Amino acid sequence: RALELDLRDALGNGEFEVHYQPVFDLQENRIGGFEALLRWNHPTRGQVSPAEFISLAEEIGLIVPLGEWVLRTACAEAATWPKYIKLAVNVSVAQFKNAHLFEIVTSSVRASGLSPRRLELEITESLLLANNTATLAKLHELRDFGVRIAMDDFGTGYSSLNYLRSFPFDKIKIDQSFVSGMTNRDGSRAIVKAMTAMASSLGIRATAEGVETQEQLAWLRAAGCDEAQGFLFSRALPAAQLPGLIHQWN
Ligand code: G
Ligand code: G
Ligand code: MN
Ligand code: NA
Repeated sequence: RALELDLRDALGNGEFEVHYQPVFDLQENRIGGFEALLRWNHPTRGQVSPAEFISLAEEIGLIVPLGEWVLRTACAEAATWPKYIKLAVNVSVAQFKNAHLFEIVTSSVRASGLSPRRLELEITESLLLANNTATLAKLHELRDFGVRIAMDDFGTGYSSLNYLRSFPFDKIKIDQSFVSGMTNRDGSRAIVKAMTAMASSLGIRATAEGVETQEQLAWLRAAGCDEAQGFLFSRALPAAQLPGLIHQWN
């Protein structure tokens, strides 16, 4: 049976689950937020990675209902966390371009009781390629409602700096390839430093992704990075395990 057929049934069958990876606030020295990461528990294949099914979900039009489910589930969960902890949710291109995105976001936030200021939407540069006014208007509409916008995988795109100038971002998430390169002599350390300084002078936050070692963390602190996320702190965990993790880092 093709993965696509299984994917069409998976939402109705309750096979999806949202896991949460902590984002560590380097200033406060505690967890500042969690990124929602989708998991598919396939009945026979086991856990299937979103890397394998997100693009397929986009192709078959499932990403809109699936993305809505993630938003609703994660907002409801986040409303139970301490108020200083934020929630980040990935929004794919097709989901962002859907005419109902704004309604879906506002209704998920309102139904959960979560303050919109605690919700951050992560978008990728592929959304901005067209650089159209509709995208810009939508980003402003969402920000006016109170949600924050982060640029995911920062630095890997075609025109990262140009997008930073043209679109209203609250945060950049420095791609993990730069973080993993920091302990080599390939210039990654200087690039991360420059990205962090640039974010700071633009008044936006910088989060480093894929932080795996204490050495990387020390370099990130020295560079003045605001937040760090990665296996050094924790992988993404089921909701039930978050209270213990929050307590441990508090
Ligand atoms: O945790 P990781 O292997 O789980 O995630 C792999 C990729 O899938 C990442 O690029 C991540 O942004 C993406 N991803 C994870 N969850 C979601 C989701 O809910 N929506 C979208 N659009 N992408 C997601
Ligand atoms: O949304 P985004 O594309 O940033 O997805 C994050 C991806 O990175 C997920 O697949 C997640 O599981 C993965 N990830 C998170 N922390 C680490 C890490 O420390 N090292 C590596 N190699 N991958 C990570
Ligand atoms: Mn992300
Ligand atoms: Na990323």
